[in-house]
Amino acid sequence: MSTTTATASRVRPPAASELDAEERMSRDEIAALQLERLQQTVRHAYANVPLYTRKLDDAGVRPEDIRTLEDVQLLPFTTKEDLRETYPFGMFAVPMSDVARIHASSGTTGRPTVVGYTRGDLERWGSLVARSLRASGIRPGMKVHNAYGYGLFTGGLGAHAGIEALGATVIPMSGGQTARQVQLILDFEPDAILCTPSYLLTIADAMAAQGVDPRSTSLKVAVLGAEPWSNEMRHELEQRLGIDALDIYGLSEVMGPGVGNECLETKDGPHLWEDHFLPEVIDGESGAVLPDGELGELVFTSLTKEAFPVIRYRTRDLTRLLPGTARPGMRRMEKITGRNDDMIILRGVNLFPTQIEELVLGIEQLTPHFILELSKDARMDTLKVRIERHPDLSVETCLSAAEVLAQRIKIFVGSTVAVQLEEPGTLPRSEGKYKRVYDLR
Ligand code: DLL
Repeated sequence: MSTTTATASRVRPPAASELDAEERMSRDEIAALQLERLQQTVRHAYANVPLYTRKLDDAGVRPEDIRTLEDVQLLPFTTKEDLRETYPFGMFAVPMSDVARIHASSGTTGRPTVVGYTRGDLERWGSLVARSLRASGIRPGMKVHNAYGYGLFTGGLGAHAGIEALGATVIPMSGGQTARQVQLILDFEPDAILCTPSYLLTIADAMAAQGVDPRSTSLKVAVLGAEPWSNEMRHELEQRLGIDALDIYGLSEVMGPGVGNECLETKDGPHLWEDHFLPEVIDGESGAVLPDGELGELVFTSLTKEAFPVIRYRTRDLTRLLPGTARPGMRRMEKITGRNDDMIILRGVNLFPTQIEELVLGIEQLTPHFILELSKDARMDTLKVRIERHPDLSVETCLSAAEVLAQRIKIFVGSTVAVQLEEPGTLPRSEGKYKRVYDLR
């Protein structure tokens, strides 16, 4: 997989003197800090959240039983269903008078999950997003165009606070109004943009449609997350916009954006900010903890949260834990391939939308604008890739590229799919988290 940049970076990684003290800690120092904070978190959650009191009692574990970091494995998991059960505020570990802000994740089904923050939580969140942006090459004094949606979603306000905490200038644009986004990028000349990767693609297209060369703007770096995206998509965005594209990870239940972030010098998957979160990877079926390097479901225990501590929260995100590189004291995770929930099971073969994305972007004659449609045909599940043809190429060229795509999906994923060409500009465009899969069964 290619991670090369088309242009030399126009930003630089932070010097060692610019890092937080924790980013310079050794693995042993981080582990010692984690143990102390884990013990404190378990005591706090057990004493103040009835669901945790009950779950720990049921499992026969007391906070004093946590003597080593491995003892986290004695604790029960927390799931999205637990959070739904306690809707809206049942998981809060502090009185409402100490809750400074509430966010909620919409969720595709059922009730939203509601999360809360004390003033201290908000300050730590801001500093972790600031750390993430600094790792991406953003510095105090730069202008940052924030196109994550503002509101109950943690993306907009979470990124906003981080930009301010870093000492950069925030342009609080929020999502949507794409033509206006382009205009303000041209007028305000930001150095950096924050949004979802699929929305940056929409913005780049809108630039081109307005006769603006996407490589000619002031943008030098993009910090992209909130949805899975492949290294091929990184390459595509870096080339089209002449920028560095970095991966920011997070989820509302654990904090919001800034649980981890890639470092500009390595671009090898997000480093997890382990001074505040204890990650594990488990086998999704058995719940067994997997050794570092193995693919499974990511689980987090928060280490410093006051209003909304989480114990072994099952994210449903699939990845593996890897040793730290640019920050050797903290582990990395591999770029997320997908979520348990996004996995398409097609006639016994598991596949993720990012796998199709990788293959699409590997064929020059294809555009990155595609959706996946699942339907039932004569009692068989079928998958159709609907993809826009390239506006500058002949229909024959695009048709043969579509055939190549179908062959590669067969070879690399093992599924037989139909590829259908669509006219340019006819498929839905992203304005935030992109809906790629349509299940018509
Ligand atoms: O998406 C928080 C966020 C905002 C992260 C802005 C990064 C930037 P939720 O809406 O709760 O929170 O959705 C969390 O989004 O469990 C992943 O499945 C997915 N996700 C988030 N970041 C990434 C990423 C925000 N960098 C869910 N790569 C998570 C892949 C991501 N998936």
